[in-house]
Amino acid sequence: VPENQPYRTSYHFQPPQNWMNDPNGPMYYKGVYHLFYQHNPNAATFGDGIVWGHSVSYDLINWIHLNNAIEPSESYDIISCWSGSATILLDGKPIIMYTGIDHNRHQVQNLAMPKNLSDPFLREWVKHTHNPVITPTDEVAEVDNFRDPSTAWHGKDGKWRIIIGAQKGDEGRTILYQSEDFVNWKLDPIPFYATDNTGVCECPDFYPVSINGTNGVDTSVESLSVRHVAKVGYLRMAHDYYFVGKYLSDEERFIADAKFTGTCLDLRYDYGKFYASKSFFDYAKNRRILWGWVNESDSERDDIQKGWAGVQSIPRQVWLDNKSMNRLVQWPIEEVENLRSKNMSINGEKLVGGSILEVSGITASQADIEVLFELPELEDNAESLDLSGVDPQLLCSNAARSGIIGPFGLLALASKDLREHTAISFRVYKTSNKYVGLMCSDQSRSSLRSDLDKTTYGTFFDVDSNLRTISLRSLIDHSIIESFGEGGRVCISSRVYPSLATASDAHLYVFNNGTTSVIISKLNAWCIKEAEIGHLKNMSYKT
Ligand code: DQQ
Repeated sequence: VPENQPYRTSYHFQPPQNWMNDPNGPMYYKGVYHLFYQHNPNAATFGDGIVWGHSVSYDLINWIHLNNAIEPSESYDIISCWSGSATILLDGKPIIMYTGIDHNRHQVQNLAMPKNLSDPFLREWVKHTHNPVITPTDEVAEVDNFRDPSTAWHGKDGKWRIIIGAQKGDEGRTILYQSEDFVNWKLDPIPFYATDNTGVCECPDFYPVSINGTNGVDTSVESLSVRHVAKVGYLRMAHDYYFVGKYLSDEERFIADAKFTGTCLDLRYDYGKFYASKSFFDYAKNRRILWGWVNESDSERDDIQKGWAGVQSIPRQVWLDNKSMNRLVQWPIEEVENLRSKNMSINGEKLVGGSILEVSGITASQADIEVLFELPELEDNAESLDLSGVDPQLLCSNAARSGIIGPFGLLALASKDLREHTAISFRVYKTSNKYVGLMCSDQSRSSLRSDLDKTTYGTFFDVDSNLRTISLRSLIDHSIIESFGEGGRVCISSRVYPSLATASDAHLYVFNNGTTSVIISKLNAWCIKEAEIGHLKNMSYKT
């Protein structure tokens, strides 16, 4: 990796060099967290010869890089080892199922097991002699669109179930298989979950969420105190969508509360860059944790020059929103707070319309900020908006400039002269029957550099007219900004490549471009220390 790397992250996971995409097989096993990831060991670009990179951690923040866990070696995975998941079997042993791109470029499912269970890091993995254990059948999937097995869940009948992403015609599907021994799998010919006109479905995830509280539950839990979440990634849209609903295990069906519409009404984990995500149950802390791939927005040429591409999100704890019961809440895992150092705060300060205030005294390129805004009276001030046919992402491209209640929010990775900044903002509207907020992350002025993807992201959320507050948390790390609005009910991640606002030349501001005042009831901003992410021999880590 060349020197002078203003965009490399300090606490978001990256491999030492080269290409990374999907998180694979995350799990907790005997005191150690494992992260595998799609990795091209030979280039900063995607290509053939993809392997499973492997790193381990005691806290999901500091990471030890190990040798690749799974590499192409057999006819059934000779072109590439693509995404998959880990399952902890009933005897406590972990097993991985991954997609092999075989010598015909067909997608087949393979198993790998730890070679030595007494190695706490599970460094070596052996491929099962029965591989491939699942091959595509014409009736359900195209041979080159059949991939990404989920973590398995164990039914009351003693059988394991997995789902696999697929495409048939233009239908995106997840196909269910059952097995008693994890080796012999039986196809359920009726897709578990399917959507018309979406193209291939990638990296499906299926898990229960508790109906009360923030704790997670094991993937196999079926009871009256859980609802279920199905997540699918559509390559065509490059987004991860989730559906909350009811799992009818007897019929082996999932009934989602809402259908996929292809509009802004669909629920997404993240309205910015966040794809091929995967969750796992962390039984050490009884929580469900979600990882997602946050890809680059610079050019392939830039990636080759900097010698790497792709970062992972900060792992997020995920649970069911107990207000609505039909959507999820995501929050950066608590361990990230151990990296917080020097802090500054603002309490009860009025931000009049058109004003801007610097959040000074912290390292603005490597920071964690939490802010609670108090809104003015809504009835008289909120602008009217007819929601029909409005695309919040498009609205964010224009609405970020000026309004009545908002836009207000943060200017992150900003240059002193403000020519560069990424605005994470809110604006409040009145619709026929409620107040809605618009959350935006506007990258259009994030850099003086051209040749970058500066798409603006945005989403709507409901504003509680009794509370009259909006909260925001942003994690800033050189070239990534992960923002959590409304306590994690709406999330937007972006990648930015400022030319001026790098390292100590980056600044952070709070702004209000609306005409009414908002109050910063409290703001806390912290410098974030660098996480230890490296090879064991160079680390102070104890094994
Ligand atoms: N990435 C993997 C596939 C998956 C896609 C290949 C999603 O298994 O469908 O690297 O980003």
